[in-house]
Amino acid sequence: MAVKVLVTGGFGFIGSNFIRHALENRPDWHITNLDSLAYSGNPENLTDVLAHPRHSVVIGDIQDRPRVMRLVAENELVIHFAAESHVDRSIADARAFIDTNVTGTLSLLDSMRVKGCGRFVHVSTDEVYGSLPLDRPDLKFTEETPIAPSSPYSASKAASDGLVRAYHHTYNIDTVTTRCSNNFGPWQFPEKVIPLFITNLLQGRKVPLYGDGLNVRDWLHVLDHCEAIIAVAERGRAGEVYNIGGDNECSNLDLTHMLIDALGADTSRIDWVADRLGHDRRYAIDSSKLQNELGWKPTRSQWPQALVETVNWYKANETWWQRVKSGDYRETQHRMIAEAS
Ligand code: NAD
Ligand code: TDX
Repeated sequence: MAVKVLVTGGFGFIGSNFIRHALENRPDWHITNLDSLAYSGNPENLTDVLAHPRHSVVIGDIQDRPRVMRLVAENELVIHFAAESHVDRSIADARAFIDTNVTGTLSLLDSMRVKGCGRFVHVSTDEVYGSLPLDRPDLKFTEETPIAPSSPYSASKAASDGLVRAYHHTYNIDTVTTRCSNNFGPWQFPEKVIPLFITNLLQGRKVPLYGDGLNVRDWLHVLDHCEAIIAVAERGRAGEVYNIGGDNECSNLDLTHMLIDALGADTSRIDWVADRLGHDRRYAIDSSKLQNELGWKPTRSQWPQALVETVNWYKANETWWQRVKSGDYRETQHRMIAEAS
């Protein structure tokens, strides 16, 4: 029996890795990919499976209620990735973050309410918990940690998490929320630190390291994230939140040194720049609930190997990221939008 799955944001970094992984590993899944092709939505992320018989594409905005209503009614599982996802952009202007992350999520939830059945998997972030101190390595975010977002991005994600919780509580919608740490891997838009630094180094440019470089992130390979989402979608308990993390804390300075070493560069390539406003100091995730309840474990996130493999992917896929950095990928976006209208 076919399982009909609506994926939102399937042309982004995590969504595209998820679709490819699910097509390979869930032969009964028929995936509809709803994506508006915002700046980070790149059809070239999925060139190899664009014509796959179990993958269909709808170019559209999650705020388009009539369209979302139809699509939600046609599918039994919704996996919601679509978002404005970059903290620095939210600091420059938060409006698109409220539109997509809050109003867009509300549009999906209202469609779920009208439809009255099926499961809604809400892909959220550890950033909703705020920041941990550097001098308390014993502290990690659990699902009970109070919500305390500190950037406009994380505030918009926290608002969407609150709506998901409220719609489960009020209307008994079958929701599950995941909160994941920083992802790395192939097809990540080169505004995020790892692909930005790798591609800058490959281009002979400097890498802009914020502040003192001592901020810590907990890095998880994107395919470990995808497997966690499938486990939660299939076996997670309704109304629950599951943290997802790699147990892989690293300071930005150590990360920068690892990338410089992997690419045979030297530390003169570090450009020490002003700190990000409101920069969260440390993220660290306790994912024992997910591990104990659903048996998930990260298997691809081990550093330094996993980071070196990612560096090698960007070396081998220069055409892909050169087209993103030059803006040429926009031609493919425009062609696909024109074909859809
Ligand atoms: P991304 O920016 O690479 O992709 C976002 C996708 O959403 C793009 O394809 C874009 O076109 C689409 N989109 C944006 N606005 C839309 C709209 N209004 N309607 C339809 N589609 C729209 O983001 P990502 O890094 O792949 O993140 C995916 C999800 O995972 C987000 O919800 C993010 O908050 C969450 N998350 C990301 C990370 C990470 O490290 N990247 C970690 C934890 C959680
Ligand atoms: O140029 C840079 N220089 C730098 O020092 C950039 C872009 C980032 N940084 C630092 C800031 C952070 O401490 O690197 C760290 C990682 O930055 P980002 O890649 O922008 O990720 P972050 O802000 O941690 O958020 C990411 O993880 C959680 C994703 O972008 C979010 O979508 C996700 O929810």
